[in-house]
Amino acid sequence: MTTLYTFAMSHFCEKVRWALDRARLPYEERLLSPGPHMLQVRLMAPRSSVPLLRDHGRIVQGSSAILDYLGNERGVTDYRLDGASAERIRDWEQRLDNGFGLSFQQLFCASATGVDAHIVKKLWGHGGPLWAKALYGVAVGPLNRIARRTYRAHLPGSFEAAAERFDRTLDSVAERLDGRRFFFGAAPGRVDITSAALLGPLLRPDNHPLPSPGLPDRLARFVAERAAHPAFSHAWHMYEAHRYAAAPYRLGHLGRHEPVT
Ligand SMILES: N[C@@H](CCC(=O)N[C@@H](CS)C(=O)NCC(=O)O)C(=O)O
Repeated sequence: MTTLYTFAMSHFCEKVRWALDRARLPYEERLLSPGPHMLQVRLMAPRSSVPLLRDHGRIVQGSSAILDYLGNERGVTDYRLDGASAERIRDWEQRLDNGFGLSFQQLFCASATGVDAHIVKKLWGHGGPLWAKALYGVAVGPLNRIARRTYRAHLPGSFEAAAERFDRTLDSVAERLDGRRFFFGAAPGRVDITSAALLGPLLRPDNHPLPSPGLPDRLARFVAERAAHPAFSHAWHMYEAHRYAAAPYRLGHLGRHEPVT
C-alpha cells in the first residue's frame, strides 16, 4: 500500500503527485489539514512537513527524497540520478525548490493580509474534514500569523526579498531553456515537473488538481506583471501537454489515484 500525505494546496506535494501520476504508480492521497497535521506527521517522521510518502512501511519525507526513492527503489528510471547530468539535475532541482518553492511560500504569506482570510480558509480547508473547516473559520487569523513567522514573512521587506529571489530564478530558467522545450533531453524530466508544479499555484491552470480560490491582490499583480515570462510559458505548456495527457489516471477527486489503462 502506497500513501502520499499532502496538503491540497502545497506545490511541493503537487511535484510528488505529478511524479507519481506520471510514473503510473497507484497510490492513495491522504489530505492533511495545516496546523493539526503537525501531530500526525511527527508521529511518522522527524519533521512536520509534507509531502510524506509511506510505501509498504517505508517512510520518505521531502519531495526530492521521494523522487530519489521512486528512482532508486521503485524502478522509475526517469527519476534516477546517475547519468552524466545527474549533478546538474540535482542542482537545478534545489535551485527551483528554493527560488520558486520557498519564495512562493514567502510571497504568499507576506501578501495574505486580513482581507484575504477567505482565500486562506479555502486553501487550507480544501478536501479536509468539517472540523478543520470550522477551526479555520474561527482561528484563521492566529494560524496565518504562525505561518507568516514560520516563513519569516512577517519581517519588513520580506515580500521584496522573496520577489527578488523569485525573479532571479525565473531569469535563470529562461536562460537555461533558451528555445529548448525541456531542461534536459527530449522529454520532460524531474526538473520540468519541479518547475511547473512549483509555479502551479501562481498560474492556476484549469487542470491543476486544486481548484484555486484566487490569490491575494498583491500576489495577483506580481504574477500579472510577469505573465509573458518564458519560465511561465514552460509551466503552462507542461500543464497543458504533460500533466494528465501523458499520465491519464482516474481524476475528479483527491484520494485514490489509479492509472487508466
Ligand atoms: N523541501 C521540502 C519542503 C516541504 C514544505 O515546505 N512543505 C510545506 C507545505 S508546501 C509544509 O509541510 N509546511 C508545514 C510544516 O513544515 O509543518 C520538500 O521538498 O518537500
